[in-house]
Amino acid sequence: MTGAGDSRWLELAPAWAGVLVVADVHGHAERFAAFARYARTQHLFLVQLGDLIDRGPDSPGALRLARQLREDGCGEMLAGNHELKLHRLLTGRTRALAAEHRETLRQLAAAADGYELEVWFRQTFPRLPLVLGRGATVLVHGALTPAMLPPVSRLDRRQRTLALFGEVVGRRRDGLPIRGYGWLDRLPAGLLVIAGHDPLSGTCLYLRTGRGGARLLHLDAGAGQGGPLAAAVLDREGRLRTTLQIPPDHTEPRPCPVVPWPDDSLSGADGPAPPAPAARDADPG
Ligand SMILES: [Mn+2]
Repeated sequence: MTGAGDSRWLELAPAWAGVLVVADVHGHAERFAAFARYARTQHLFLVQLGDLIDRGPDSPGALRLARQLREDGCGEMLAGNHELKLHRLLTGRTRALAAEHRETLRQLAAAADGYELEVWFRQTFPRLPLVLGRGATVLVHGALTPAMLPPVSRLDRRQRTLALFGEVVGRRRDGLPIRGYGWLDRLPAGLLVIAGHDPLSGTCLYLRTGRGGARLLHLDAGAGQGGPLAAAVLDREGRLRTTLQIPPDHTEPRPCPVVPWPDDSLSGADGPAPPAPAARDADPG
């Protein structure tokens, strides 16, 4: 279970061998379910990194499984910006609908338990963690500062925006907003951040090192853009043990390599573009 607070420690009952961190699922419920089966056989607590929904064929299925995992005490989900958007739509705080949100609402309306899932989600979203720590590893959808490291009961508005949307540089490359990673430079050596949101990784996962020595594993391999769905295995102390992915049209996790981010010295936004991992659409993370 994960207790309370926007930024909290992940507590693991003795039966768990470790943690399986699953990246931005984006409605690919079948591959999410494959990772849930893997987690069960390996006795791993499953943490989904946010952006569970939108873009894929089965957002209700992804919500249903995340709910089941939480209620069984076998998993937790972090809030992502797509969850924030759904919550705002379902609570009448916005009516701005992009095609991907309209499609998710259509899928929910068509699901037999769609209304039940909506009620559950409306109640659950405000209680989701934004930052989850275990040992020297910290999980967040977008980005964080030292002040956001657990435990923090209530993140302020700016901190919540950073956690959900990452650092926005205000420029675009190939139609996608460029994210900044200067925040990584301010985090302490020895810390490993696992974040999603920015689909920089693909068939291999990028590991960035900040100027202060903290590292960042980019776990979003682009499932929402037609790429693989990736996951990371942590041991009980939160140390990174292995990384896995399930390519599109596959059903079983396979090992995938971690490689250094190619432009560490330039710290992110101004560096050359990385090798394109997958076809991308023009929508922000
Ligand atoms: Mn996102």
